[in-house]
Amino acid sequence: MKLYYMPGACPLASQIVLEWTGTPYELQAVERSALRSPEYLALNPVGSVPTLVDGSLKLTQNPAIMEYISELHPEAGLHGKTREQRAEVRRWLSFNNSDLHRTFSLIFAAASYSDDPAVQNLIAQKSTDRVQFLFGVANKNLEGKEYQAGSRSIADPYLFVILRWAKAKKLDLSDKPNLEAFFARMSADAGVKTALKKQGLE
Ligand SMILES: N[C@@H](CCC(=O)N[C@@H](CS)C(=O)NCC(=O)O)C(=O)O
Repeated sequence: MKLYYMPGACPLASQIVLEWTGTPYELQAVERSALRSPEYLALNPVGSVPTLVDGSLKLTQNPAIMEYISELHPEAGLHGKTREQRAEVRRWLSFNNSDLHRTFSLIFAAASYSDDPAVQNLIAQKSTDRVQFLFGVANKNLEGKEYQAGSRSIADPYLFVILRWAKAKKLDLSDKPNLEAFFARMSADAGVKTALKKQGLE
């Protein structure tokens, strides 16, 4: 199994699931400039990471990759035992991917939406406000819980990766103690540490 990634980007979430399930895998770094190459687009038609190649399967989209790995290893218990628990896992996975990640991307990529620096600043500021609102939702959900869906699941590595970006961008999370505690918990996890080390990030 081979995971295509860029260091620190969202494929880290899928890689943590590979570590948590004990799946043997190979990492393949992709240069940003190679994302739109015909060779890479043949693997991932959107030209983004992650891509997971497992035999003849070329799988894209982080949530699909994480569910796939989790289904190969039900014994790891990363996707909930009951229908209700599985629904909770999907709910937070969708929240992380479609709400948080999508909005955070606007902070990183404001320059792709306008050439005007004032507009770029406005996009970044409005997106930061929205990300902080969404972090507030995640913080509230984590009240009295160690993990987003109650027990550890495939949703958690995604939130961890986005919190790493928030730290890099120096977003103030001081009013979100449950998120800070979650970040510390995940940072201390052996599988998370191994995944970071394999990407050259510590
Ligand atoms: N919906 C996609 C999002 C993937 C995505 O946005 N990947 C980013 C890295 S975190 C990327 O490849 N960005 C490079 C680009 O779009 O040019 C998924 O869940 O896999």
